[in-house]
Amino acid sequence: MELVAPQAPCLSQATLDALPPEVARPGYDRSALRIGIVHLGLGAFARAHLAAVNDAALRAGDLGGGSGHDWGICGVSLRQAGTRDALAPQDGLYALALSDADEHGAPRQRIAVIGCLLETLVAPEDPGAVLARIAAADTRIVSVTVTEKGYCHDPASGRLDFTHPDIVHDLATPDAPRSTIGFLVRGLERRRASGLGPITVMSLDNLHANGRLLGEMVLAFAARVDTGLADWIASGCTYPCSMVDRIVPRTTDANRQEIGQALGLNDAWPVLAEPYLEWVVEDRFAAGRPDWTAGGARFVQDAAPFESLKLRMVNGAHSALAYLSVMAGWKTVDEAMAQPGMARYLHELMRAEIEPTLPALPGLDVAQYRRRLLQRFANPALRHQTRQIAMDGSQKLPQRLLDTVRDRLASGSPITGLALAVAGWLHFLRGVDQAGRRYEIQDPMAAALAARHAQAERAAREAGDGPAAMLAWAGEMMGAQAVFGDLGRDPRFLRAVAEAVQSLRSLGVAGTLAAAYSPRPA
Ligand code: CS2
Repeated sequence: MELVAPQAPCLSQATLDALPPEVARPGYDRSALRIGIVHLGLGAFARAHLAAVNDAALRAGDLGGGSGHDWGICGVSLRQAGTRDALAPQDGLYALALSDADEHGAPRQRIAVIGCLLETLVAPEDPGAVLARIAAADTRIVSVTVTEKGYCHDPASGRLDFTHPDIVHDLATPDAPRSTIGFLVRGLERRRASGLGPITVMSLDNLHANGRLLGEMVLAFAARVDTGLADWIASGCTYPCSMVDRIVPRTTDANRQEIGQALGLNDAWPVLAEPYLEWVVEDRFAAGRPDWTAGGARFVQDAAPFESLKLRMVNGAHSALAYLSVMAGWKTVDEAMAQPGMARYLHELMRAEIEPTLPALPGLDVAQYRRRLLQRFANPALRHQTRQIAMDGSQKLPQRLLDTVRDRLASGSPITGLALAVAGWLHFLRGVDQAGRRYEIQDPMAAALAARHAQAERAAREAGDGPAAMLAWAGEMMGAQAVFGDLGRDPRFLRAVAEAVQSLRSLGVAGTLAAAYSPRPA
């Protein structure tokens, strides 16, 4: 990785005063902070969302819920050492750059150095240290961003997958778990054994009823360990659900360069994100919480309507865009948004098919939300890779697109745009784009999906030409129970997806969008 200038000093506690005045920095006494939050999954998202909100609240000076010094963060990487290796020499400090463009397209950026990350652990190196941190007396919240697949659940049924290798391992290896669920249960087990109280376990992932799901996985695992432990967890710990929203692309070397230049210091792992941020979280905390409202969070009784809004609109549209774009060779979200037909497709998908399924949210102007979302996608500063969003489709589609399809079918409503999005994913699974370039399918179900794809191709050949062949193909692909559940057998859905795949094959992505979503001549 290439830094600003090898001789420039690194960002650290000792160099904070060298930052230019326009860069915000922690204005609070970091040395007085204790670790009250253990965060599992220290990726760019957590660093641009939870940590940023927590930091802003610390800067605002009053975190409520007892002492303002209780809410430092220990960040845990569950797989790789890269983040720790980058941030430990920087005393946990890193820059968060919020970037977009003004109405004339001129770039805008605000940078803040985030100070509330006090410790970074790498779970595979020292699982005992992670367990000890969860079981420490000062710990009051364990938060989680491990992406959809980190829950080790079956995406269609929502049950813990007891055949998952990490779960099998963690049931047999109490002192050295690998999975998020294993760490949580074994850490809570230690708290209970040392007479400490229950705490809050908080999911910040893009899953429907994320807190409830996480709680169910924890309890299912705990029940296999010790029913007394499961009872203790069930009666004392809480699992608030939340809706989280901020687009945070993977950091590139170009970001490192540019942000380092703005800092005048080398930052080995800054984070770039959009300025927009939403965090709506249920106010159910077992052992106190910071007042994150100062950092932009909202506490509510029930996050479910906000989750549906966000998962179906933001993530549903993102996934719809991503698969079609990878096939068409459009590398970034803003590039895709500039293609004729794409913005119109997403607009219509949301307006005509997704929005009618959303629960009522008093005060929400959904048309404005949609317009804003399309502007966020068009943000030229992010260079958000469509391949990144296209990862892990088997884990994402159920809550992003298929729940919406279910609601539409139940009310007998058209699903043309949704079917095109799902067809985009299935078509993408062939692993080669329209220009013949191969790409890897990054998905925990990749092997099973590849086998299914080969079978679908055979089924289509055997069915001959035309609509029958595409129906046979779609039937095979949508037989993936873990993703589709029973929905893959619905004849209306099958037909709509088969037609969309047929169009993608014969007209290509741009041709399909142009045929269905180009502006009508005046
Ligand atoms: C994206 C999300 O990568 C993806 O699948 O759809 O990470 C998205 O950027 C965030 O959920 C926005 O809040």
